[in-house]
Amino acid sequence: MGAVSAAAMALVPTMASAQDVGRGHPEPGQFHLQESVTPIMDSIVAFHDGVLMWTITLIVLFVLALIIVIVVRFNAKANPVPARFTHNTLVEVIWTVVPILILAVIAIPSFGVLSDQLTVPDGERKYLGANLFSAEVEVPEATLTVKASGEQWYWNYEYVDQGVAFDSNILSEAEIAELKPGQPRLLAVNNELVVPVDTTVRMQITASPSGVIHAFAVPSFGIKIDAVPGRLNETWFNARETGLYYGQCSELCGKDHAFMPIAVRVVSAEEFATFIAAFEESRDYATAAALLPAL
Ligand SMILES: [Cu+2]
Repeated sequence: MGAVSAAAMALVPTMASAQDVGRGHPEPGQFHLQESVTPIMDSIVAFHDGVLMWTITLIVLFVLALIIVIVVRFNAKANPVPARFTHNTLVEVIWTVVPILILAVIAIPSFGVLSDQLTVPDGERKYLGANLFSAEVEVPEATLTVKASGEQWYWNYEYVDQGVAFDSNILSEAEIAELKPGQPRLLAVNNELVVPVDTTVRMQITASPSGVIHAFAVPSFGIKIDAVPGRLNETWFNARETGLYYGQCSELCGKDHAFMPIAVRVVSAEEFATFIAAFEESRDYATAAALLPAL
């Protein structure tokens, strides 16, 4: 275990620097999940660290121990005359029942997180957050609705209640250098989805009626949901920190699947109010986005 904890310690600087610099997108050499900024991602991190890692680590160590016992005790030299029996009812019952119990224990928080992801807050329902076995996190009612539509191959976003929409396209490396220096390649877009901080956003996800299936995913928010033509899927997020958060289409959708990134810009409530008012008035994304602080 000494070597394992030393190895774990060696990772700490990488994870710390990833949190300082790479918020909202992966860093080269990064370990672990992206930093969480929503209650759902808190649940996913807790599920991963608190349930899954322990389960798989114990199973791997147990199987390794069995293999070592077999290699040492039952090789041809140590055990020249093998036993001839073929069944052992007790062992067979154990190796059937124990995995079922393990799966049941994993299933309880897993289904809890899944139903949290798919149930848009009404202001009363409590959410799991980082505590997977008791729902205690309060989330305010959704006050903003955004419809994201997967197109071939870019995203279209609509502020449903305001009735304004815009397309969001990937930027080439040359365009990033010119327009948005420092932003990550293959993730930076021309028009980010702008949302307010500490606000519950209802996301409606679909795809172009004449198009193909995509999936809308933003790791820092713990969102991943299919974008299906003719179907409106629903999820939500409530980001507690401002910043730029990236995701990617997560359904193999065609030739430019890798080139339709998602960029969500979380801004303060005042900045969002200014932005959305200007967008409604001008019906032009660029005019409204120009009022936000430069990226
Ligand atoms: Cu796609």
